[in-house]
Amino acid sequence: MSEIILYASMASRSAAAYWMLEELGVGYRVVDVDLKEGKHKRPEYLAINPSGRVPAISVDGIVVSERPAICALLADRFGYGVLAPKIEAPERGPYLQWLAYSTAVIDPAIAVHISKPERPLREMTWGSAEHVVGVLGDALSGKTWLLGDRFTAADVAVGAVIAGALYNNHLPENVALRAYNERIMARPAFQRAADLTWPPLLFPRG
Ligand SMILES: N[C@@H](CCC(=O)N[C@@H](CS)C(=O)NCC(=O)O)C(=O)O
Repeated sequence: MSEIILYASMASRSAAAYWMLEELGVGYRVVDVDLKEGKHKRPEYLAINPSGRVPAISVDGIVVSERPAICALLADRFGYGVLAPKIEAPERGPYLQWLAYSTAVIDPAIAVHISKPERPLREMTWGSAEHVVGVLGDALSGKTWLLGDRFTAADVAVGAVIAGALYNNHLPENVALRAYNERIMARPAFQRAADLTWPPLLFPRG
């Protein structure tokens, strides 16, 4: 039987992870990461989630944060073909789309909608650009790609955003991130995509 640990705080977005676990009917243990007590910023929790946010889960030692990733991992592991459409199923496409949409699009849209001068956007669900750059820089330190030596779709998803942002000077400088971006841009497939999307004749390289 798998060992599932849910890192959660009361009155928080941890609800999504609880909900997923309950839908699956799997057993799990909860570790309280009380936000009010600041447990989410302590080193022992930052080792679980460097973003210092809840929820996070550990499934047999595989640690994952970010709600769509938590839902995807749990569904693939414990509800494949039921709560997760199989890879070959046509529904897998929109399924992945809506997973990503949940926090990549809906969350920021809500945050902008409700933002007030006294509560700047940097304090919402994604953290400041400085913090994100720090997390990514640490994650890439000593590694070629996000998962180590192996290039994956995660590098395409993250690398595409990073490349555009650094090109436009929309992120603070970070040595590891800049080096990662160089490796991203050196990939022939990236260059082919860049040439197709931003033809050099129309968009001269700087
Ligand atoms: N992008 C994260 C957001 C998680 C998040 O922002 N959680 C809040 C609790 S509702 C948190 O941990 N906040 C801690 C903080 O703001 O420092 C996700 O979707 O899982």
